[in-house]
Amino acid sequence: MATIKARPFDFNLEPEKTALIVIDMQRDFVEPGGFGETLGNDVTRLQAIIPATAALITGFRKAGLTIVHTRECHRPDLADCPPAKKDRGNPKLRIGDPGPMGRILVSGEPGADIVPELYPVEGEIVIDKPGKGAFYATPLGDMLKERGITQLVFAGVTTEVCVQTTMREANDRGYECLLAEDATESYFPEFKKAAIDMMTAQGAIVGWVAPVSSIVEALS
Ligand code: TIU
Repeated sequence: MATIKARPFDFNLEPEKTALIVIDMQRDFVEPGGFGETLGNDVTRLQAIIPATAALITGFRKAGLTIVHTRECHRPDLADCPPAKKDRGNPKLRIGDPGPMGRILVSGEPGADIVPELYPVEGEIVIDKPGKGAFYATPLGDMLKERGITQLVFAGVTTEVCVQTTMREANDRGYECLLAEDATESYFPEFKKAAIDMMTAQGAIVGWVAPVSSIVEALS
């Protein structure tokens, strides 16, 4: 057991029961021409967390712990993309439309894949998910249960959308959730702050937050 200085109070990490969940570090969210940009966002802010996220992944790899990468994407026939998601708003391109990195948010297309700097290695789990939360319509819950995981460290994008949704899903399933605050980002800085504030308020109602350096130190 290692104690991590976290907010709103210390997090007692049990490394052998811990997995890292890296949410949606896909080219479609981080690079120009993908889904994030079609929604009207400036994607450059998200690129800044790649080095810290890489350091976190390296720490988990060195410790030999479970690493999960998620990708928000849909089947090529879009059977798993509800019209309510596909038809929302007035984006330049919709999910499934051809863009500069292939069809937007479609599995197997270059844009839907993980950025090269954070690419999964042999033995790591990759979960393709049709929703914002990584537990909905995926085998993630069963895979974590099989491995005896009870604590989850979170990184990835965006803080208030897929990261927060997945942390809330995990919290309701009984996991202790710790967010790596410099390995997560939003297109809106004020939303990142608000998401972290609301998750850590009320005595860690959803979970804890700590910097990557403190988490990696606890693993070594
Ligand atoms: N739009 C936005 O902020 N996020 C998403 O659509 N998906 C994820 O957060 N991965």
